[in-house]
Amino acid sequence: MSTSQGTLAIHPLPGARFGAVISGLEPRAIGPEEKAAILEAYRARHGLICFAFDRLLERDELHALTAVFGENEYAPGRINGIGKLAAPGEEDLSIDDQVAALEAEGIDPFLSFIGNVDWRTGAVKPVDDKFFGEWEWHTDMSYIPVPPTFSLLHARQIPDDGGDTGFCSQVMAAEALPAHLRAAALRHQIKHDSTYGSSGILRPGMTPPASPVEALGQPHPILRRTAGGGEALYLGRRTNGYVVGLPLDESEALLDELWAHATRPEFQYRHNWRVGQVVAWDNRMMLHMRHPVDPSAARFMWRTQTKGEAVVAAQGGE
Ligand SMILES: O=C(O)CCC(=O)C(=O)O
Ligand SMILES: [Fe+2]
Repeated sequence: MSTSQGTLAIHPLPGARFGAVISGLEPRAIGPEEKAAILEAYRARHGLICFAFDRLLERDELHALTAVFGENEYAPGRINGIGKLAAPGEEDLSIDDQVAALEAEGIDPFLSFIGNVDWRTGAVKPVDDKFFGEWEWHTDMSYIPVPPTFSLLHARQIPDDGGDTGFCSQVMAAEALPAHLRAAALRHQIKHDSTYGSSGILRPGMTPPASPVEALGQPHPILRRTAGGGEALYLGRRTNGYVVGLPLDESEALLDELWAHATRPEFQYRHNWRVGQVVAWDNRMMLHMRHPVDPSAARFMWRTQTKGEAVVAAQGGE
């Protein structure tokens, strides 16, 4: 699928059975032709694009790139209801008031920072030990009713070793699903736990559930429709997942089998970052995880996401 569109060069992602690399893009000059070429590569290559910038982007450049994939969504944890529980007494604050308060502090409500670096000074800062360990396979924010569709990461500081991000095609996993798992996936929903963040840290205001059955979270179909009308497995994350209505031991057994299938090595790609790159993925088609990071090294990403859509069950589902 190697091609060029004006100054754009589009190639398959090396070392992967899905994904594309796009170079030659000027984020402030994305017109209809560039947008169409990016979206075509995204469709043809199952929802993963690496933009090969060799410099750091400005905020408006990352936002312009994000807007190619949908309407920019507020960053998780900044606005009540979007990865954030309202503080006591702040339940009725309007979004405009929350945005104004963030902007008064110089905080961009659409941008998250992921890493052990202070975003204002660029200096390494202490963070929870869990940041450095492995982050389990997950889909972003599947614990809310309408999860964000695309996530984008922009690499600003990258350690020499470690901190790769893994991606796993859930379209390929759905295509290869054995008949008995497909039948189970169409029959059930998984409740996606909202207690813990991607790194395994308890989310603010949450208490550990007594068991996955009691965990707070959102049920979704297990086999979902993708944007192109295809199918993908939609498992969320393993921790505290629960197949709604089943006895816990049966739920655990089914989840173990689904996860073993979904994360087979042939569906995976491991991304080794270069500073400046932006990787965009479709959470409807893709799981991701993060490999451990050396605690003495700086790793810092900017992150954006697009507004989501409700999860629609694949044909034959509920
Ligand atoms: O930092 C990474 O490589 C992955 C972080 C992550 O899971 C996310 O941004 O959604
Ligand atoms: Fe994530």
